[in-house]
Amino acid sequence: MTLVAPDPARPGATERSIYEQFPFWAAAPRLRRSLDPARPQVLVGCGSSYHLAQSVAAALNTSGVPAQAVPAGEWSRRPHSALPPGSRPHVLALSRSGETTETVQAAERSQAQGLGVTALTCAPGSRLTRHADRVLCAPTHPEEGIVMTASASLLLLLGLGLAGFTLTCEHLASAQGLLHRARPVFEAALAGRSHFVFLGGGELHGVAQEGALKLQEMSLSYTQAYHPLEYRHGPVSLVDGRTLAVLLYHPDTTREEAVLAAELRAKGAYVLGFGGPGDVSFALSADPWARALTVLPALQLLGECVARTRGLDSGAPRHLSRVVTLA
Ligand code: F1P
Repeated sequence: MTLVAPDPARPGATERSIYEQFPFWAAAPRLRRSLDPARPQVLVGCGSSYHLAQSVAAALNTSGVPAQAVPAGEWSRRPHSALPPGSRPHVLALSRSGETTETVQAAERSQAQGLGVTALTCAPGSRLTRHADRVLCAPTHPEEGIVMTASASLLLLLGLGLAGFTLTCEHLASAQGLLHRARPVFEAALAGRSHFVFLGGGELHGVAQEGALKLQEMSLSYTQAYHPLEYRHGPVSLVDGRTLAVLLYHPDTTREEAVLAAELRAKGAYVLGFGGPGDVSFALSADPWARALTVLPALQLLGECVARTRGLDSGAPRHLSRVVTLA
């Protein structure tokens, strides 16, 4: 892990991939709702791709398509811990690289069982695409490194597209505007904060998990992610003056999540309210799908800001590689 004194005037490749991701959103294929509501969907991926699969699965369920997200390593080894024997789901495999061993195995073994497989990837011609009946591909920012930034947003966008989401200019403007509004807030909020909690429910839960993983990868910080109402059931014991809580409000539960935000603030946490009250509150779309997508770049930037305060190069995260392949 290289300790560098980042040049605040000159953003690094990771930061460029965050700020410059929006043309890649616009260039992503526009999908139409095309999944059979009568066929359950299993969404598989690893790391960030698994967390995005969680948010896409929640969106699919609310759209009437039964879906669940399963880590690719679980689906490829223990499919019946997710669905009973004899189930005939369609498999959606999410992978930026298309080379992650568990995800390729999940697709390959699903096809061997006669299941249909759709690959959502940023890598045309990758191994995953050779084990899929359909490939949905969105190329990512060329400077994106080990940590998934633009590609995470793109895989979420592709998945939401299958649920019927259509990207608009307003979504792009909202995500970019949030990114620029959030930066000075993040830099002011981080002083003395070393415990990072991400809270989100429904379609926002996978994004909360991804925000926690991103910050952990980029800044070597201990992070937690929970459904908001779960947080009181034990994990809240860690809250004190070192806590920064990122609350991704769901439009359906804003009122009770605001109660939680007030409780966390009373215990010493600094609360960033995305879509609802906090020490700082950011207005977001009332559509949970649009909210999940448009908040993601800001969460990527938060990880970058914490890495910078710690003098860490987010482009060279400790122990990580761009692709995890198993022997
Ligand atoms: C999955 C993944 C990433 C992680 C790191 C290692 O990659 O676990 O989520 O950030 O880059 O690989 P992929 O299957 O989406 O290519």
